Amino acid sequence: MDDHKLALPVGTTLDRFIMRKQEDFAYATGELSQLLRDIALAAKIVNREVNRSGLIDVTGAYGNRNVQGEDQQKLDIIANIRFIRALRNGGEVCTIVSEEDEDMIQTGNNQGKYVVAIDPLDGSSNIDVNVSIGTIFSIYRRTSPTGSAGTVADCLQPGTQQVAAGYVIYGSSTMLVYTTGNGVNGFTYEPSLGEFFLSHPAIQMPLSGTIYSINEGSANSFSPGVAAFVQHCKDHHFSARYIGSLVADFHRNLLKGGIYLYPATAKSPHGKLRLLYECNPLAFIVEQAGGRSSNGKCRTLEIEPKETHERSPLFIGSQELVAQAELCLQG
Ligand code: AMP
Ligand code: P6P
Repeated sequence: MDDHKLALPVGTTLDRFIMRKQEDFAYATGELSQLLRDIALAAKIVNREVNRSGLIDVTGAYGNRNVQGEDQQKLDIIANIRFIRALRNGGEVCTIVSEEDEDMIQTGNNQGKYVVAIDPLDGSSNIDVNVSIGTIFSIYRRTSPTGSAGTVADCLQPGTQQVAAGYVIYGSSTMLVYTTGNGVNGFTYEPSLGEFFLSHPAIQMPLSGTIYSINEGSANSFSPGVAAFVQHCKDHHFSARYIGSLVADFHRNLLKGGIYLYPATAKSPHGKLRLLYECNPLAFIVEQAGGRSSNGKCRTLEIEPKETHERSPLFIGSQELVAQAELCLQG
């Protein structure tokens, strides 16, 4: 029998993939590679806690509210601690903006040349009901000189300046999907080996699709343009798919084609989603996969951030669907 059949290859691990990509940059010191590995390690730890949340006392609310005024879930806190600790111990990151912390977090790694914006656990209100949730991260090169703490300006760069962006989806399987500007690759976690393996190489988003994701409970406050686009989807017999977990909705649309919309509403007049650690990283990924992302007026990645936790309307997905939505929004 062919040996190959006796012991099928397990595939490319995330670590090996990261190292191979580093080789494309002769001047690279290995800091970004280590940063990506640090994020993957934290993801493995959070995955373990998410997967057993019903068995240990980590479900439910923590009893505090975050900077957004949202009830923090216990797992929000745990995920925040895990990612901040991994990034601090890795040494490559000087400053972190986290959804769970109002102020920038200075890691003390003043020689670190990277800044990270992160939503440690998005959609965490879904944890108790076993719905997929996710981590979303964005990596920038600092603009301030090394040797001192990172600055607000380091954190308020437009999305076009991202060095890397990605998300982890803790779902029926756990996946890490990321880009460094040369395409989008997805890795599936094999818990028995404790490794992420390349399972979705060079992801390309379908140019169009028949799935639209929006909370139609807010329809009474949709702008005429948003209402017109939603009607367009209905007139063309689209499927409405809205999980209430951004990473899950985004991931499905990335693979199958579709559009996710979180427009300005009466409750969230600037949209609900945060520019730095939700909109921009997913916008980087979607463009790298051939899709499109807009705030209804301009390309998400070109928005000049004014505050670290600022919100933005988000229209993100297949190129043709987002373009159609923009036409409706612009009347
Ligand atoms: P470094 O000196 O390791 O921080 O790398 C310098 C630059 O090279 C990074 O900011 C990236 O633009 C690129 N680079 C280094 N390592 C990688 C990698 N593993 N994957 C993709 N790009 C990389
Ligand atoms: P709504 C979760 O809180 C989240 O940030 C995203 O994951 C999700 O898509 C959205 O908010 C759901 O918000 O207002 O529709 O419940």
